[in-house]
Amino acid sequence: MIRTVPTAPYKDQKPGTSGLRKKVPVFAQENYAENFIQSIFDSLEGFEGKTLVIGGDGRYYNREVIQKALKMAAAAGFGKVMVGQGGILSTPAASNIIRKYGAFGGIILSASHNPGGPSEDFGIKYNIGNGGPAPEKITEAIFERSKIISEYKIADAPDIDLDMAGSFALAGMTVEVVDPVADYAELMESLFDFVAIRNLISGGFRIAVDSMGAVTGPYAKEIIEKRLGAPAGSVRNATPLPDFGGHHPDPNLVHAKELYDDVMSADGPDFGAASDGDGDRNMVVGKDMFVTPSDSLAIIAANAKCAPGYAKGIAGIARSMPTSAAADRVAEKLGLGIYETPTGWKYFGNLMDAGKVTVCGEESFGTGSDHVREKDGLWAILFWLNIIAARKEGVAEIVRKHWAEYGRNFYSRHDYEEVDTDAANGLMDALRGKLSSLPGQSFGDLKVEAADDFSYTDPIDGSISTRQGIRILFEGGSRVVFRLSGTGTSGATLRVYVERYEPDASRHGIETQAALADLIAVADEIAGIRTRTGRTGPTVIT
Ligand code: VG1
Ligand code: CO
Repeated sequence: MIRTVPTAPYKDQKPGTSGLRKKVPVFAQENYAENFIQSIFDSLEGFEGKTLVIGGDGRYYNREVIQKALKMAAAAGFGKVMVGQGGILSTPAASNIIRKYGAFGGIILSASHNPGGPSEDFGIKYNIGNGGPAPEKITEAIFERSKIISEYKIADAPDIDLDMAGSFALAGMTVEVVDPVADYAELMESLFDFVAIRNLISGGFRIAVDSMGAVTGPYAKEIIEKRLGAPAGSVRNATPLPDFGGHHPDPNLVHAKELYDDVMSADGPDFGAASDGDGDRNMVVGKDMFVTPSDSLAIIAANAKCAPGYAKGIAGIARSMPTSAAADRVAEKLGLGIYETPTGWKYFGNLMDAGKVTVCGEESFGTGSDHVREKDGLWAILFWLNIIAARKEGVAEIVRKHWAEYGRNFYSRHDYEEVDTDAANGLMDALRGKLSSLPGQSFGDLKVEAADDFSYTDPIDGSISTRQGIRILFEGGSRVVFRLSGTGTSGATLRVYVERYEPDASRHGIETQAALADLIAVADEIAGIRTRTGRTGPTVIT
C-alpha cells in the first residue's frame, strides 16, 4: 500500500560541499527528511525497477532515516535496495557497491567529520551511478524541487530488520541487507600487496589505527587485524557508535591528538592512522613525522607503482584548488596531467570517468583513486603501508626524501569556526572588492602577483563553477586562499589556506607555522580576520 502524504516545503534544503547537513533536531522536524528524499527521487529519471544503495556512518538518527528511505524507495518504484547490515556503509564502501552491482545510485546518510548525537549533526547525500557524489546540476535540481514540494510517497509497511542479512520483500520491492565490509575488503586486497604488508607487520612493524568510534571500525578490524595480521587492539575505537563515543570524528592533529601523541612517544607504534565519521578521510603519522594530506597525495602519486593495482602507472593527478602544489611537482616530473578543481569530491568524478586522472586528493585529509568515486580513508592508509613495505623505509624517511627530491610545500590551514555569518560574508565581500587592486602591491618581502576568485570550467562537460575561493598568489609561488566552509551547521567557518614552496633542503626542517609566519600575518593584514571576526586566532590549525 502506497500512501501519498501532503507536505509543505522547507526553504533550507540546499546541499553544501557534500550533501545536506543539519542538526538532528532540524532533520527530525515533521517530514523534513521525507521532503529531501522525495526531492532527490523527483530530480532523477529512469530508475523504475533499478537498484538503489543505502547506508550510513551509524550516527544518531541513521536507522530511523534508513527505514523512511527504504519505504520511500519502494513507493517511488525502485526494484531493489541494497542496504548495509546494521545500516552501516562507509562512504567509499557505498561507492564501491554502487559500481560493482551497477546500481542506479545511492543514498549515503552521514555528516562525515561532524560530531553525532541527538543535538549534533546528520546528513543525506545522493551519489550517482558512477558511485560518486551527485554533480552540481543534480544537487541544484534537488534544492529547487525541495522549495516547491507538496507531497511525498511512502509504502505502508513494517520496518525491515537491518541487523539480519538476507533478502526481504517491502511493498513489491526487494531489500537486500548486505555485509558492509566483504566487497570493500576484497577490493582493497585486489589493489595492494597484502603479502608484503603482512610480512612487514609480522616482522615487528607496529601500527595503530584509530577509527574514532565511527564507521571504519569493522572495516579496519577485518582488513588490518584479520587479513593483515596486526595484533588485536591495533584498531582502536573500533565500534561504530551513534555519538562516536563523544569523539569529534575528524582525523587531524586536534581531534586525533591521542593517537598522534602515542606515535610520537618513545615506545609508541611505528605508524599511526585515523579515519573520519564516514570513512573517507585519513590521517597518517609516522615516528617524528606528521604527513600533511597534500604531501600524502604527492607521495602516493610518486610511489604509485609500489602497489600492484597501480603497477602500470597512473594516468594523471587531480587536486582541489586549496590543496598544496606538491602533487603538481610530481606530475611535472613524471609527465602526468594535473588538474585543479574546486573543493569537494564531486568535481573529480568526470575526470576519473574520462580516464584523465587516477589519483585525487584534498588538503582536508582526503585521498583516493578511480577504484571508487569517493575519497577513501582506509585505501590511503593501506597505500602508505604498501609503500613502506615496498621501500623498506619508515614514514619520516619517505617524506624527507620526497622533499629533497621535489622541494617542500610548507602548508597549513587555519579554521575560524562558528564565526558570525554576516561577519564572514562581509570579510569575503571586502576581499572580492580588493582583488583588482592587489596585484603589484608589496607586503614586506611578499609581492602579490595575482589575485582572483577561483572559477572552474569542467574540461569534460564544460560546466562552470564560480566563486570557489579567493586566491592571493605571491611572486615565488607562495599563496593564501580564503573560503567559507560548505559543510558546517552553525554560523560560518572561515578557512584560510597558507602555502610556501621551499626548494632548499637545508630549510625543510623548519617548523611549519614558523615557516609560514609572514604569510599568516599578511593574510590577516589583507583580510582583516581579527577585526572582522573578533577572534584572536584560529579554532583549529591543521
Ligand atoms: C570540507 C573539506 C572538503 C571536503 C568536504 C567533505 O568541505 O574542506 O575538502 O571535500 O569537507 O568531506 P568544506 O566546504 O567544509 O570546506 V567529508 O569527509 O565531510 O565528506
Ligand atoms: Co568524510
